[in-house]
Amino acid sequence: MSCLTKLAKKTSRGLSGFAFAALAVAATPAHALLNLQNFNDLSAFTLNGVTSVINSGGQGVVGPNAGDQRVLRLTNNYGQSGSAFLTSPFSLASDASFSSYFEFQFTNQGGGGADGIVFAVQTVSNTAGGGGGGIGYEGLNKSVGVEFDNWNNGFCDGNNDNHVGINVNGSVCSVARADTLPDLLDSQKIFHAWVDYNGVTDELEVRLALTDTRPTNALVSYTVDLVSILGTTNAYIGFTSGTGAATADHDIRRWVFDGSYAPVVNPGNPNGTVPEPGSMALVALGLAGVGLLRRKKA
Ligand SMILES: [Ca+2]
Ligand SMILES: [Ca+2]
Ligand SMILES: [Ca+2]
Repeated sequence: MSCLTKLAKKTSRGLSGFAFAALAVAATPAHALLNLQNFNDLSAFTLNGVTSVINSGGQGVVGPNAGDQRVLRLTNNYGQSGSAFLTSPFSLASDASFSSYFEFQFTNQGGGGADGIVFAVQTVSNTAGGGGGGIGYEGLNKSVGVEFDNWNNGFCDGNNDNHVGINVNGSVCSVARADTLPDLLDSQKIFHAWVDYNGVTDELEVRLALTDTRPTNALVSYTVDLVSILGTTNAYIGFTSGTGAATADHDIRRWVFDGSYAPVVNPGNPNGTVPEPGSMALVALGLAGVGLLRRKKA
């Protein structure tokens, strides 16, 4: 099954979907959910720069850990720039809200490990920005990015080589930055990141953890009007990476993206558990029972 087919099949989402599925056959999805627990199928992506070479034949690379499935390896050697964006523009809700969760890992470092990755929301899909300290993002105009930067390029990096920053309009001089992370990005550990944008409050929040339990508090946040930055609510969503005189394998291991403000609290099963058709009636009965109980108590 292609990713696009999966996307189409997963447009109905959430616990409330149980009741809707039982009561109504065809419901118009309020928003779309992308749920990639691995990168075995890259057909939904446009791969740019070296990323298209690394993931040759439309297939990704098996991850570095025992039992790994395929990952999206953005860069893997010195002096590279690459990116992967969903080919189809993602229709953000009218207020441009979104929620994203992804798992990433940097391994096989050389020369000290660099330069990191950027989660980017932008308006042109077939683009990889500048390499090295540009992290494959520099020069992507009309964009908002969240960088996970493991190389100190000086003042704009706060003179540190382990930070998370929020970037705007293709500049890697972050408008907001967190310099204290759960661990070193170069630790080769698996990191879990959440990027949530609430288009009503214009608040962009980033969370980072070493497990897939979403932290209560944001690591770094920034108020930005995404619609005025992008000039559209049709955005290309994806990841960029760059390397220079130092390198690493920069892997995205899984990714959940929701085109509305719906923070991902269960990354392994963001849709909720879909019951078998036979048990659907039981679920509906159960919900009706809860309703009856509530009425009795009222
Ligand atoms: Ca480093
Ligand atoms: Ca840097
Ligand atoms: Ca930086």
